[in-house]
Amino acid sequence: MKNQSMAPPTTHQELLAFVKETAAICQPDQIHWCDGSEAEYQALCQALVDKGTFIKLNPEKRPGSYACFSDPSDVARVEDRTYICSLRKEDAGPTNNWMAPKEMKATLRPLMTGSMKGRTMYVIPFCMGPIGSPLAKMGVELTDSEYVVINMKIMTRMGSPVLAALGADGDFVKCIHTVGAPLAPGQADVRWPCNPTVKYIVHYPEERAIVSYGSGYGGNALLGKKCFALRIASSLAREEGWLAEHMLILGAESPAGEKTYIAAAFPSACGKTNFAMLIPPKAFEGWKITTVGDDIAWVKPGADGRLYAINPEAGYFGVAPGTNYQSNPNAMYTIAKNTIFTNVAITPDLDVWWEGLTKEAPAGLTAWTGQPYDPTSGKPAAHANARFTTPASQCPSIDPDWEKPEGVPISAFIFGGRRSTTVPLVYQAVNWSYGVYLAATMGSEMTAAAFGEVGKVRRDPFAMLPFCGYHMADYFNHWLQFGRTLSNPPRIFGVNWFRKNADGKFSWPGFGENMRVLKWVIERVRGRVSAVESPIGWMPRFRDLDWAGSDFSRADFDQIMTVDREAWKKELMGHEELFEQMFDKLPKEFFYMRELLLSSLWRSPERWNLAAETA
Ligand code: O2Y
Ligand code: MN
Repeated sequence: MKNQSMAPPTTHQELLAFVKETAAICQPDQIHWCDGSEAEYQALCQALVDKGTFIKLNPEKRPGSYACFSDPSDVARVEDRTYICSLRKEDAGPTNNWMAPKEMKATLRPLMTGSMKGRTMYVIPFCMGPIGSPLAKMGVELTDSEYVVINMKIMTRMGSPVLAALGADGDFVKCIHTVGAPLAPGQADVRWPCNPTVKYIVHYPEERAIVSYGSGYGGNALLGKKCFALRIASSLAREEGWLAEHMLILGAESPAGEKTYIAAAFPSACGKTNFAMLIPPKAFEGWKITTVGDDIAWVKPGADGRLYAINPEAGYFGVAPGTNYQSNPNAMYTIAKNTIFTNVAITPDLDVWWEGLTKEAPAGLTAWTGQPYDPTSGKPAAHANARFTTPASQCPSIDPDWEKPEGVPISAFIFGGRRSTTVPLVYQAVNWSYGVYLAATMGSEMTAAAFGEVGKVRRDPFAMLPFCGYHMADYFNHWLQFGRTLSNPPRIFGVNWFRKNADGKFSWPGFGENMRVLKWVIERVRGRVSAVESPIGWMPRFRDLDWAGSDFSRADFDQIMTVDREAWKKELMGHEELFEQMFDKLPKEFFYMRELLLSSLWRSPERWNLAAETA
């Protein structure tokens, strides 16, 4: 791709000015306008192989695939370096880092000046959502990273068709990305260029612009994903009356051929991809789960009063460790070819490996650090956040309508955290407002000391805490207001796959068995199955779930469905802690909701249990 400063293939004046101004500041050696072609993709992969960044994997075992190892300083999203630079601090809210746009621009200016020296600046026109869809939005990312171009080709629709759709004056989100590692003349590049000490992931919601400095990794650098499709899009969605959510979208087809679409939000690394690609238990013959998206949903009201959703992405940037033929066969088939692996381990015959792929680590691995793997080191061979970037079109469970321009109709929203106690396996919100409360107060127990005290519940409202581009309480208000406009709103459910028994073991088997819960959800929204009123919402009795082929006992079910008053009193105190942070803008409904919950807990037995529910 050397020396291809081409004539710009567009007459779009705003885009031309954006490219010119950025080039003047970042001073790349050349500019390449991406056409998104296969030839361009192959040439860039080869360029990274030649540079030593990519390792071409064994074409017999992993055709069209490459692996790479990042710099140890650049292995995940950097939340503490992520900023929402709205004009007013109160619009970013207490849960986002904020700096005034002027101040941020002054901070970034010296860093950006000359930041692309010695490198090519790639112009990536990209579309989030199917090109031409009324729900889709376009962006242009300027980047000095070939890795980013390659990954954006998989994760978005990009190149000439997007430029054509932009025309002479189409709207686009301005995205600038630099690895922040300029090269002096003759200076050799490193395997993974980045700035090991300075990183900024910056969003200007009013300008619809993103600037990312210093990282080449995932969500920090592939700006269509978390930065655009969630942070900027959530702010756009609030203004325009729709929702940009951290949700998977799945379709469930019954043996009778009836299709129900569901969107579900879980915090990062809680098995969203597994749920989106679920394979029902054998006894659920004729049921089929199809995948529309594994991470992000853009949701808009249709003319019929229902909600319709698209997956704005075209690929999956999934967590590799733990993925195997038992946990997620569909993901394994998806990544069989044409996939980029980042920070996995490599086998001697040039295939990939990670913890959980097989019971034993194969001999002779190269670890994600690029060094020979020492199995006695006590360290993992693959990084815990190792990723695959893979085309959604290769997924065996892909939904036939996953690219339908108008989206798919959503019948239910499911919200789930990782809780070893307190929260039952499944319950249904009695109405939209309570559903919003349920989602706003969801949380997960911390498993890594990096996030705070292990075991303490970290609230992650709607699984959006790191991804909401504005004040979280305004976001709750937006959801409440949005619900008021819907004549046929989706029903809202809470789930918890992670409750433990008295021995400290997970009670629920999870994975394909989650289909039993999903079937109850589907039948609830279709009005075909009953439920009982618990102190915290509607719940299925044992007999309301389909247990075909299962030996899960009624006693175990009663245990994971118990509502313990003392535990819930503590839970409600935890809600208060979250609310205090954003008190000034918090919806008043939330206070009443909390009171209602408290009084309903006080009116119920100390340990409310389905065992008494025989009818
Ligand atoms: O660490 C990263 O850069 C990736 S984070 C990510 C990637 C795919 C889907 N979800 C997430 C997330 O953090 O929610
Ligand atoms: Mn995610």
